Amino acid sequence: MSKAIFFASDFHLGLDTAEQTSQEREKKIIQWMSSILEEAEALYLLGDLFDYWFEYTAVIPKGYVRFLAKIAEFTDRGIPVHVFTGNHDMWMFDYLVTELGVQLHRQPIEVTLHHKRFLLGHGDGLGPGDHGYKFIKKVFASPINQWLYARLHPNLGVPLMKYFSQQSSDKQNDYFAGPEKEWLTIYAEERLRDEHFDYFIFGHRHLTIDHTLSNGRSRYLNCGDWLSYDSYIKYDQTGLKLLTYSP
Ligand SMILES: [Mn+2]
Repeated sequence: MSKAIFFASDFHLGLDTAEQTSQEREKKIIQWMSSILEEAEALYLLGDLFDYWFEYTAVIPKGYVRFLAKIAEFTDRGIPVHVFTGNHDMWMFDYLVTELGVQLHRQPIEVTLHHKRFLLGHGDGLGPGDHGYKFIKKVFASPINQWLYARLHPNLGVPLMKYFSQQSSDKQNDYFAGPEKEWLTIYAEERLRDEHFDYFIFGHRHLTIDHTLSNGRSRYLNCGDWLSYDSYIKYDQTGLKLLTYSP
């Protein structure tokens, strides 16, 4: 393959931090997307693209037009864009699918890319522990709850979603806690007992990780985020690399 497949996650658009506004982050992400456009064979965005999101039948949250347009630039050229829902933006429905032509995934997927087996997902709620979150995820994933929420006027519903989002912290330790403590490492090891995967790629952890699993050849990589790392993963004929974008 002469082209490359790219993976990134956790843009958290809509979140202003002390260091950086959402619009500054959006600009940087768009520059990165432009820089890979010619080379990209496919783009996988592994969740939490938006810090909060709620999609009504006829209304979406304001903003992000440049980012959305950049996604359209990929799909209009026939470059597949896969968007995974994360714990911050699980209430995405069909807008990105119908308007931008992305492929939306609500669950981890298993794919073969250039003869290697990949398991891809946002990574929330996988592995042991985190029972509180797993419960909340069920509540939020229920169609009746989503229908009820959609009855709220957007002037209330969207700010309330922003509030909920701020209550949901993704951060565990800001260092790799060791293979026996990291949920996603444990999850990957468990999956490997039943079937072979070459690569597990997740987001959610807000930490760049490239960890060789106990079989000595499969790897678990984490995309990191664009709050602290500006990181992404590139897969080409030389293999899989965790990289940092600098303009
Ligand atoms: Mn996140």
